[in-house]
Amino acid sequence: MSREPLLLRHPWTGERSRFGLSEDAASLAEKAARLRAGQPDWAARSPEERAQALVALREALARRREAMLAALFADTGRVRESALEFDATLATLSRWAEEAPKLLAPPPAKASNIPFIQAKQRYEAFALVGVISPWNFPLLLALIDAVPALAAGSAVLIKPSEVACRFTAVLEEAIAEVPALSSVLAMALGDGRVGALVLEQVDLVCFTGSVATGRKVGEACMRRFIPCFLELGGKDPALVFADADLARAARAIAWAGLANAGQSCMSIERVYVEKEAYPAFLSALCAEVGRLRLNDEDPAVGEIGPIIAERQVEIIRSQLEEAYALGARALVGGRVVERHGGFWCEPTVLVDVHPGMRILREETFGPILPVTPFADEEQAVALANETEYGLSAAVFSADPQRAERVAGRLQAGAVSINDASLTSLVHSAEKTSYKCSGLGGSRMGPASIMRFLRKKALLINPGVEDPWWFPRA
Ligand code: TXE
Repeated sequence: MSREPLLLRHPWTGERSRFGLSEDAASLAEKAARLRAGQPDWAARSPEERAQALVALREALARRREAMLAALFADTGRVRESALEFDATLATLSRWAEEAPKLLAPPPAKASNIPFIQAKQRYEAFALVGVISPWNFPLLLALIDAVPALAAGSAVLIKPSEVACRFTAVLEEAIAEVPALSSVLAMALGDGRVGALVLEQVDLVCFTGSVATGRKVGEACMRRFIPCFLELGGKDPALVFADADLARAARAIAWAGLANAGQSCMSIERVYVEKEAYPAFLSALCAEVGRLRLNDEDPAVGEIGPIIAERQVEIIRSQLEEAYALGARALVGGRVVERHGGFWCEPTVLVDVHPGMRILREETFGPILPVTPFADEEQAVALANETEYGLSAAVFSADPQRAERVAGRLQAGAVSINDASLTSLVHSAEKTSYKCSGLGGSRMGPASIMRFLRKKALLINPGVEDPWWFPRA
């Protein structure tokens, strides 16, 4: 493998252009060594000093808003979501700068279970954290784990997706303006082969992406006995009971399933509706989805952006074709269309679907809502749990007790009640995925930063004369 420019495709125009240089084994090892050399000084700073550096990075990024939005447009072909993604990234930096110093204070020394032995708990950051990120929110998902890792005192090497990495040029400029950070935060461009090399260099891995790659990453980390945190795909269900406010539910589900053209791990990808409410809900949902427009004429106008990754086009197309062949019908939308070199999936409502179809089993990552009626609570829970995924879910009901009871039975790390995909907005609540949607401690909430700390115990005998039971000389 040699160092070569990446060939990137613009999702809105289909144009291809060269960008940057991918790493090879030698250049990557050099980068990792440089970060390792910088990490002890970084870790020796106080949490407050590290927080100041994160605030400085936030400011350096905020000054580059236009350049970053242009890069994100070239990476993803969307405008509105890129602005939201950028603002969410700035908020991530502010939040960790504020919270980390409080969370990192070591607990006071205390007596252990052996009354005369004192136990002091120390935290030591893993020296070098590797972050491997996907293309759907390229900036946010490159930094979502990197920021708490830095706040904890680790150095971080980010391997962004080879599909969408133009944003790194702007991010690198911003990092260069913060000298304290530039020796402990770097990016490594390249495809999965470079990702695999990263796994050989780092002490801990945070991976966001597909289940198939996540499995390879997990296996490689286990071989080296290094911790890995996997944030993988989802096939999130929404359950709508007949007593719910159907108009609100339809609006929430349209948003949660179709924002970012469905290219989000916590998109709603399956909708189950109590049969009494099925016709009314369907007509409300079709009205909501029917109003949404592609942004193919003017990127700033319209709610549905292009399919970002070229290889995703075939996945979406083939899932739709198989569903039609097995009897599904599109009440709204239903096609993947090509416009001036880009590909868009029409916002779609599908009915007459069944679990034999890939579109109900596999992650679609498109703006498609398959809707199925259910008879009662038992069946609703069974249908929702009939999946290899367990990322998040949503329940709509006017009865709060029922909503919480059902949420408790769903195999999902987070359940939104009378709303959907709230995990995209609420970062303070901890969650762990079920089944193939992930592995490891919560990325959200205060527990997130603890993932980057080794816990070291200092066990102190204050000089008790002779606590040992062996005979004395
Ligand atoms: O992900 P991959 P892709 C889903 C979505 C999509 C599928 C594939 O359903 O259809 O994943 O997307 C790096 N060792 N999600 O192909 O392949 C790779 O270079 C180490 C869900 O983009 O998992 C990239 O940086 N790294 C997801 C990252 O892994 C390797 C968001 C993700 O790539 C590697 C995006 C290897 N052997 C897609 N091989 C979500 N849940 O948020 C690849 N990579």
